[in-house]
Amino acid sequence: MGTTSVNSSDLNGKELSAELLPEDQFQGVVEEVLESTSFIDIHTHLFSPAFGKIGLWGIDELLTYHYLEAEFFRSSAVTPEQYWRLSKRERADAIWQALFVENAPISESTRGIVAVLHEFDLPTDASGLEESRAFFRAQPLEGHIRRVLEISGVSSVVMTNDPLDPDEEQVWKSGGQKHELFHAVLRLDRILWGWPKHWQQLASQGYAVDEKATGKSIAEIRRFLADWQKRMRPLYMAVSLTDEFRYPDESVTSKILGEAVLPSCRELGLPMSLMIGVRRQVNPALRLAGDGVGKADLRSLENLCRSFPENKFLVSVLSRENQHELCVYARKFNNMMPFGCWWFLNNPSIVEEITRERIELLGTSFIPQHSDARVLEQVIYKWRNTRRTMAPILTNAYKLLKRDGRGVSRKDMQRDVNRLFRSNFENFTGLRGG
Ligand code: RAT
Ligand code: ZN
Repeated sequence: MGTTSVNSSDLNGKELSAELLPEDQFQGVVEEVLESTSFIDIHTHLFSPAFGKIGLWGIDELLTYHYLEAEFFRSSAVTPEQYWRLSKRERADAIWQALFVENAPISESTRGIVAVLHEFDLPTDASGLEESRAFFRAQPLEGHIRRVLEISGVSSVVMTNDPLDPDEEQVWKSGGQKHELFHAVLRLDRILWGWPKHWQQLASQGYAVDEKATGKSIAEIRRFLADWQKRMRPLYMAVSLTDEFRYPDESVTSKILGEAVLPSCRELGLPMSLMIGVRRQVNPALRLAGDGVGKADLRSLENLCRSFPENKFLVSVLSRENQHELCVYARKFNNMMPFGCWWFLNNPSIVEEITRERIELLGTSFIPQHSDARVLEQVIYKWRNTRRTMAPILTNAYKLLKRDGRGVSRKDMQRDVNRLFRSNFENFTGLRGG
């Protein structure tokens, strides 16, 4: 734990130059290295073709992304109630009209749409969406996925798989998926904080559990997790938690996490991903776009990392105010890996601030970003933006290093980029060749 392999070649195995670079070449070489290195996208909501319609792609899905829906209601007189009565296509048209025709698309999420359209040579300023729709309709999915990941510089993506989602369950129980570009993750929101509403689903599948998780429940939850581990072969287990999350406390969440999930993670050799800080349904009328953010009490994370030293934790926190504490905890606990600038943090100004801080406190021992893409083509703009924001940050770090007396080669830069965007994750999860 907490270590990494040193890679002296690029991903194609070419020997890299150890010659020290002049400072004026730093930026260019950093950009080249970022551009030519394939990243692992460690958390998305994408699905392989085996999942059929659950996997979202194309212009109507891109435009109705909940990040854009939230922005739409600020620039349109349409109410949420009216909006939800529209078809998907009508919603996309309304968002295009309000955010792209009547206003300049300069927010992060709207600019992302422009970048995707431009990448496929589609009009970025048309009055309607006909041409874009025709383009996406004509794409065969498998080839389109490969092309999109190639453009994005991503070697594989990690899905979010909910074993209690009836649509997903069907797929997993009839052969699952074996696509080499998609890895599974066992997502446990419905079990960890949604237990009162979902325990009966486990009961109906033959697991002897009850509402308060008493008696045999803990052993039975562990049996459920082991069965799903066999079925999915996930890289890690995961949950998103509110700003009010506390560990330990008297809640059923604490009990299931501490007595069932973390022991199972240990037994099965899987890290646990904790995404902390969402304030659920601040405005329920907006549905998926209705969640907000709150500062969490990270002492709960401290308690977990200390009480479960044999467990590994991947951790992302949603509030800007929690970022510094997260770095400090990472310095105390090498069984914890900070990752990503999630959701409302995934904007260049904030990514820059957080990433600089992480480098200053943690060197290269963290995972700077994941895409959180829900719609396939989003990986194009999200990873482009990450590389664009990352280049001056790394360049600046190397300049400071040189001015303090140590030179830097292309080989050094490649080793660092591999570690940040690949091997920290590979080593943490045991993934090989992802
Ligand atoms: O970023 C998002 O799309 C959020 O809605 C959440 O899904 C979050 O990423 C999560 O995984 O809970
Ligand atoms: Zn997510």
